[in-house]
Amino acid sequence: MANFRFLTAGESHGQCLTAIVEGIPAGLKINLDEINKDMARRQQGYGRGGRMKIETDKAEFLSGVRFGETMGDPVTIKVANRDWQNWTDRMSVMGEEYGDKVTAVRPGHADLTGVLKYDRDDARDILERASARETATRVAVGGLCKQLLKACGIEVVSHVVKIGGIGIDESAVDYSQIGQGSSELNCYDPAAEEKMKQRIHEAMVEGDTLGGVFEVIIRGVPLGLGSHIQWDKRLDGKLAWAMMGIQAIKGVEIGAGFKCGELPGSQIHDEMFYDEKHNVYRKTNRAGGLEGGMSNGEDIVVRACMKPIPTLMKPLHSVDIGSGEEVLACKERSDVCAVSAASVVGEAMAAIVIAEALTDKFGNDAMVDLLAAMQAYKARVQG
Ligand code: EPS
Repeated sequence: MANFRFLTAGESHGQCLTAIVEGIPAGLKINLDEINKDMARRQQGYGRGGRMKIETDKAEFLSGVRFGETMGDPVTIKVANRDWQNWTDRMSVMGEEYGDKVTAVRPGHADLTGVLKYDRDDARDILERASARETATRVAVGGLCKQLLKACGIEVVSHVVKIGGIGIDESAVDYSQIGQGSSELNCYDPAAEEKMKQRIHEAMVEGDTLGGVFEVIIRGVPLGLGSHIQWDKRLDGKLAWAMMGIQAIKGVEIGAGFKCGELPGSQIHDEMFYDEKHNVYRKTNRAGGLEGGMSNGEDIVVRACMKPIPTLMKPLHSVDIGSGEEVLACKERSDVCAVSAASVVGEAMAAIVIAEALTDKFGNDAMVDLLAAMQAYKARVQG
């Protein structure tokens, strides 16, 4: 049985979203403002839909925290859906059926497969849970994990590297600023960000949507999290799974990623050097901080690619599952582009995976024991 786990529940337009997190050690001081800053970051971004004007997402702790400190109990977090007020009839828990059914299923969405698999005649029964609204709870859980990681000297940050085919110029990015600044698209190449916004505007006018790529960087991870000994203990595999588990993610890369398939070993592997100050060190990080399924002490670098959102204001050709007729897919309020939001969710999922790996290695009863175990281990491996 895993020593760290979490579950989320809730529909996009239901009363609230909730999460239960088990495995956070006792004695962790909680900074609610920090968590809510990430909740707000997830909501921002040029190209977000009207829903973001309705919500002011806040994480509310219902259990597991007393006087601002964790007790070692399962932590329950609630995120209210303000928009629920407008959906009490259509999303009534025990009332009579109300409102039109969603039957013009959207290509690229869970709609069609979901109604068939779960034997529903209204795609709303599927789309409400498939919605990326659920990621609000993941950011709350990730925010809690980030605080655990911060107490252990680990930081998780992210930035957007591509939207709608417009990429950053890596040489224009001040990597030390990532995680500090306040960019609308969470992009640290200002010239590229302007072009991305222009592209999003064009897509909006065209009734289209855009995807992109974000990068998560995890700094300060001790070497040796994860393991080479079994496929399901590999930290790179867990990170890839966590990223792919975010709605709309279609690809994940670690370090040099797909470039590894193009270049010879001499240009991929990070050569090792030695001096008394650094012990064994590397000058490059094409491995993205992971070798043999284990963290190697360098920054962990993961990229994920998000497809364009399937709700198009100029809808695609589809089929009505009620009548069987060929129709245009349904359209309802949505985002033109949510890659910057996904980057914040990526941070959260990475924080969750690293928190799990860290507590797996160093224990999760009490913070004091975890920190002591980690310090003793670092002293041994770092010499
Ligand atoms: C989201 C809330 C949703 C969408 C988006 C993400 O709000 P609504 O459906 O009420 O407009 O903006 O959801 C989707 C992209 C989707 O496919 O459902 C949020 O809170 O992030």
